[in-house]
This record gives sequence, C-alpha cells and structure tokens, in this order.
Amino acid sequence: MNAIVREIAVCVERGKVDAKSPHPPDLKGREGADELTVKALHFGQSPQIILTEGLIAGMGVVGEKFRRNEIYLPDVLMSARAMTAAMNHIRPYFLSGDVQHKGKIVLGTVQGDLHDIGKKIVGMFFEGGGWNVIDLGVDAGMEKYLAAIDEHNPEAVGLSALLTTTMVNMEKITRAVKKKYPNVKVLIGGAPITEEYKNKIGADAYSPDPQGALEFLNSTLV
Ligand code: B1M
Repeated sequence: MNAIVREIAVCVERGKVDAKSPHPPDLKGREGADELTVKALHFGQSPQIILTEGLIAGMGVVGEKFRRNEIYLPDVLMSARAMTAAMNHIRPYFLSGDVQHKGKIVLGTVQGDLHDIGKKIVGMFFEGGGWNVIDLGVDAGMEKYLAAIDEHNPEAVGLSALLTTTMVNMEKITRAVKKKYPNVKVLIGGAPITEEYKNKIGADAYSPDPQGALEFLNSTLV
C-alpha cells in the first residue's frame, strides 16, 4: 500500500486531525489526516483508495480497539474528527458532473443514533452517481422523514443505523413511510443490519456498502 495512504490510516487510528492538533502527544507537530489527504490527492492518489485503504481501514482498527477496551470514547471521537477532516477533501472528487439529477433521496441516521461517517460516505456515492441527496443528519425520527418526503417528493429514502439499540427505530420509520408513500423505496444499511432484518421490517432493500446502495437506486429507479 502507498506510504501516504498508510500514514492517513494511522492518523485516523490515532486521532491525529492536523498539524496544529496536540493530540496524540507523540505525534505533536506532525502532519495529520487533513494535510496528508491533500498531499495524497496532489500526488495523484485515487480518492477511492484513500477512502477505503486509508480512512475506512483506519476506522476499522479504531472499532476493534474500542471493542477490546484498549481505547475510550474521547479517542474514538478524535478518530472521527480526523476522518471527517480528510473526507472534506475527497468529497468533491465523488461529486457527479451531471447537471441533470437522476432523482432525489432523503438520507439520515435514525433516531437515537449519532454515527454519521458511514451515512456521509453513502451520501457521497449517491451524489457521485447523479442523485440529489437531502441529508437529514443524525438522530432523525419518523416525523422528520415524513416531513422531508412531503417537502422534497423523493424517489427513495435511506436509513442508516450503527447500534443494535437504534436499528429497531428503522421499523417505525419504514412502516410509516410505506403506509403514507407506498411508491417511495426504503433502503436500509449500517453495520448491524441484515437482509433478514430488512425483510422483517418491510424495507425494499438492504445494502452492506455504498456501492450496493447506489446500484439499487440506479437499477430500480432509473
Ligand atoms: Co460508536 N459504536 N458509539 N461512536 N462507533 C460502534 C458502532 C461500535 C460497534 C463500537 C464497538 O463496540 N466496537 C458500538 C456499537 C455496538 C452495537 O450496538 N452493536 C458503538 C457504541 C457502543 C457507541 C456508544 C453507545 C458508546 C458509548 O456511549 N458508550 C455511543 C453511541 C452514541 C449514539 O449514537 N447515541 C457511540 C459513539 C460514537 C462516537 C460519537 C464517539 C463516534 C461516531 C462519530 C461520528 O459518526 N461522527 C463513534 C464511532 C466512530 C464508532 C466506530 C468506532 C466507527 C463507526 C464508523 O464511522 N465506521 C464503530 C465501530 C466500527 O464500526 N468498527 C462504533 C466507519 C464507517 C465508514 O463505517 O459506519 O459501518 P459504517 O458505514 C459503512 C457501512 O455500514 C455502510 O456503508 C458505510 C460506508 O462503507 N452503511 C450503509 C452505513 N449506512 C448505510 C446506509 C445504507 C447503505 C449502507 O443505505 C441507506
């Protein structure tokens, strides 16, 4: 793997945001995810590789360490900041040149859940694939989804959840959307979600990754 991409993964893993950041102390003064991502792009590194082999790989290690109690919530938060700083630089590369959008999708992280990194990546893929994304942010409940559908008249809604305790909130939102707007497709995803769960709650599709989610929109709605 490219050395800069490996360094970016380490910055996400260690929560090193940028050169100014004093955290972690042993990397003080060194470039962080912010500067290294700019550098990698400058040297022609593919944004896709930076995303998957740098950012997502680094965050995978964070998740493992957090699960084993080797790091704590403030460390995870710093890693999320480092990842967000880097994503701000690669996002423009995922944007579609299409002026004419294929359609609209309302996207959010469900009620009670504050994890938004994966949802933002999925949104980036949708935008890159020519879809107009209405992002409801995090902690979005049924009323927020229904109001957004009413206002924007989208072809689909996307629900993301990262916690086993919040994925249950997808059911209420899905059933309300399908009842009031039967033609609007409901697509769900996030680490704890499965195909069985999708069937149980009556959603139209589940994808474990952004590529599959985009494929669903393109194959079903275009
Ligand atoms: Co939290 N957290 N967290 N966390 N966190 C997890 C999810 C956890 C697995 C960590 C662990 O124990 N190993 C665990 C959940 C356990 C469970 O329920 N099964 C956990 C926990 C317990 C918690 C708290 C409860 C901790 C606490 O307070 N004691 C708390 C809950 C807060 C809340 O939401 N109410 C909490 C808080 C946080 C932070 C705020 C510190 C931070 C989030 C910051 C942010 O998002 N802005 C955070 C983080 C960063 C993580 C981990 C480490 C990384 C998540 C992430 O960004 N992954 C995570 C462990 C892990 O996942 N390895 C963990 C990278 C991202 C690219 O992947 O989000 O899976 P992901 O998205 C993927 C796919 O899932 C898919 O595509 C994305 C791109 O590849 N996808 C979709 C996602 N949404 C989709 C939608 C689709 C289709 C595909 O269609 C619509």
